[in-house]
Amino acid sequence: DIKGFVFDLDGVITDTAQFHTKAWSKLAQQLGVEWSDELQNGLKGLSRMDSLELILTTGGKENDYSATEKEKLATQKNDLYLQFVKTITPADIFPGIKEFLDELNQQGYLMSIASASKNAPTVLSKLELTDYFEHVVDPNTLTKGKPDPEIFIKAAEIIGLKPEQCIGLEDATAGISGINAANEVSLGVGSPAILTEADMVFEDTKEITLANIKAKMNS
Ligand code: B16
Ligand code: MG
Repeated sequence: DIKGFVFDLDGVITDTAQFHTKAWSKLAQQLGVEWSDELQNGLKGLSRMDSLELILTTGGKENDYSATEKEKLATQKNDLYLQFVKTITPADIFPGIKEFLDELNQQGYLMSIASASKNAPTVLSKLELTDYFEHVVDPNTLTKGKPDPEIFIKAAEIIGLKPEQCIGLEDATAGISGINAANEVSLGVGSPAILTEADMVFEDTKEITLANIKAKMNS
């Protein structure tokens, strides 16, 4: 039986994915790396350094920068990202998500955050959702990023559940792969054409309710 929900943050609870995209595409342009939908989708869910590596590799520039220079580039991206984060308010929670969290609380489901982002606590606080998520996996403790299942296994562990008792929500293909490899039920948020590996997909966050999830699980 399902007893808990493991949430990705960026692109599931709020549209910070758009801010990551803006900040990374600006850096890519500066580095002379061509931006594409494929690169944009591939970056979703990757850690900051893995994201930078993917951008550099895409442009054939993986050997052009020292570790120190890469750190600087990553910091530059994060500084710009944080400028966007400053503007976030509770009105930026995706439609229906707050209602869904309340429904989960009322029905006694456990929940945790499995976000690759080191900025997740800041974003949760801007959204005034900190009280909903007592349990957040610290990405600094991970040995491998998404698509590795580690973060999703830990997110189940911190709420005292086995992965099989959890549904994982993700907007990224790397995240869906991780949830599946962790043996959780994968719920994709976004386009079914992109999230082909997910057990179920919701294009609109308003549709994410316990009743709709149960209906999809039984179909
Ligand atoms: P930061 P998620 C991920 O968050 C984002 O999808 C990804 O674009 C970002 O690079 C990553 O967090 C790291 O974020 O630079 O803030 O540590 O989707 O796993 O919630
Ligand atoms: Mg995401």
